[in-house]
Amino acid sequence: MNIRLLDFDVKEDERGSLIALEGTKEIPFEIRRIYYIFGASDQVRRGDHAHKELQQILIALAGSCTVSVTDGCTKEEIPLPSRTQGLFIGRMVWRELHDFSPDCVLLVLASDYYNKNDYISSYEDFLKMVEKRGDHHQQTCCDPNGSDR
Ligand code: T46
Repeated sequence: MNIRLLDFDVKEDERGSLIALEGTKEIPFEIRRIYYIFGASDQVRRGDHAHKELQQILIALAGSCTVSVTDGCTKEEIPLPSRTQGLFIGRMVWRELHDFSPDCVLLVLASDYYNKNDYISSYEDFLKMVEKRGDHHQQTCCDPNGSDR
C-alpha cells in the first residue's frame, strides 16, 4: 500500500525539543498546503475518501487519533500517538480518521492546493478505479469487492 510511517529527527536540548521538516527532504514532496484538524471527538469519523493524485503527511501534533487505510485489498489501522512521527499517504489510498482524543490537533502537509476534483468520495468508484488502473497484481490481491473496510 502507498503509505509509510516516517520517524522525525528530534533536536532536543535543555530548552525543549524541535522538529524541522523541509519539502523534498524529510517530506517526500513539495509542500503546497497545510491544514489542521482539531475539536473532533472520539464519536466522529473524518476522511472517508481517497485522492487520485494528492500526497499527504498526517502528524498528530497533540493528542492522538487512528487512521484506517485500504488500497481496496489490504487494510491497516495506524494509531498516530506521537508528534515525532508522520503518516505518509500517497495516491489512491482510501482513508478514514477516527478515535480522536479531545485534545487532538492533526497537522496535514499536502502536495497540492485544495481541489475537489481530486477526491474520490464513493468507495465503489474507488474500487472500480483501482481495478481499472491494475494497481494490484492478481496474486497479491483478493477480490477487492469482497474486502471489508
Ligand atoms: C484528508 C483528511 C485527512 C477546504 O476548504 N480546504 C482544504 O484544504 C480542506 C482540506 C478542506 N476544505 C473544506 C472542505 C469542507 O467544506 O473544509 C471542509 C471540511 O473538509 P473535509 O470534509 O474534506 O475534511 P476531512 O477531515 O474529512 O478530510 C480532510 C481532507 O479533505 C482530506 O484530503 O485526507 O482531511
